[in-house]
Amino acid sequence: MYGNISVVDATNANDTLEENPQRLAEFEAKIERGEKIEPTDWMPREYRRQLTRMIEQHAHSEIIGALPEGTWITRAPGFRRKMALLAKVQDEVGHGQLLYNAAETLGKSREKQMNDLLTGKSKYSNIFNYPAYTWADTAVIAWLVDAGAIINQVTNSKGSYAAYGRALERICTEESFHLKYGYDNVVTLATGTPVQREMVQAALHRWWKPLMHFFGPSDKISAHTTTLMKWKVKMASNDDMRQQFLETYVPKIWELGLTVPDEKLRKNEETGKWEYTEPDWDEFFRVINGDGPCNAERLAVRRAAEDNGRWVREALRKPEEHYIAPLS
Ligand code: FAQ
Repeated sequence: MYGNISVVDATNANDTLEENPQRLAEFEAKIERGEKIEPTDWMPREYRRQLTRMIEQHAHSEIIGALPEGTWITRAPGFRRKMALLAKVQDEVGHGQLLYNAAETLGKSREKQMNDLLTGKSKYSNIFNYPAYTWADTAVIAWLVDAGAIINQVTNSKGSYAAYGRALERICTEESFHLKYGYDNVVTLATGTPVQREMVQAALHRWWKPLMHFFGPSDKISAHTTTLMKWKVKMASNDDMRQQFLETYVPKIWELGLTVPDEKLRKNEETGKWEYTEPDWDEFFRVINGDGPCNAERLAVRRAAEDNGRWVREALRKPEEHYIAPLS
């Protein structure tokens, strides 16, 4: 045992030793030197467990995250915006695919991951449990949720697990297109008619709280940060990423003449840190544990997709039973 961490893992043939402090020391030295861990390398059970949890949660967030914007594809204002939104939503689902593959390299099958999402055992990002009432909500999601995702994912992509890093590099390239698309939409609304401006301002107010929650609970109460930073799975703490987001995007929001619903928000020039009202972490935990405004709706859509796609998966598994002869 390492502290209360077991270093044996039955899912990898390499992890055959009950306890192996020497292997653990070698593993940690490798990480310390900045080398990457590949799927076939030995790794402590807790490293595997934590990475699986994080990557799987990320994968679920991508496919659930496609839903709030996805409902706007049919109502997008104009053909060009519809095409861009369609491409974005497709990208997000594709990110899910890459991430499920990355989690599979750690020994958890796609079926098990999907099952844990649908039964509520696995989490996904808090932010996708809120409704997108207007077109402006999709603009704010594409700009600021993608901005937050990029900050988090560029940071994570430098982490120690190679398969996750490789997936994230590709994902971040696509997310930066999404961010530009979102910013373009926000600027259009913010510089448009009074009604459009009002619409984007209202959307920003709606999304601010979930955005502050998005980077995870404050470092004081974050459960996993210390372990994950030691193993370079996380390369920055939740509060550091939140600060990075505020530093980059609050000036841009203010530049557009928009406001956020936090009277305490200001940069302390002495410390160089942003000060803000502490987010309501009770609400955050309620939402991620299933009691947000849209949790039931989001999971119901995923369950329907799972049911409707079952015949396709079965046909792929047993093509001979589903073969339909061509019409003569
Ligand atoms: N939502 O100890 P920590 C996207 C949970 S992708 C839900 O601080 P950790 C793309 C955490 O699991 C967005 N749950 O956790 C897109 C833990 O619960 P547990 C997703 C959260 O792991 C854009 C508990 O709270 N990105 O947006 C959240 O060290 C637009 C304690 O927290 C990723 O998943 C949360 N926000 O740090 C798609 C990136 N935060 O398991 C469509 C990978 C925390 O003990 C449209 N993940 N929890 O029961 C990470 O980087 C990390 O997992 C953090 C959390 C930073 C999210």
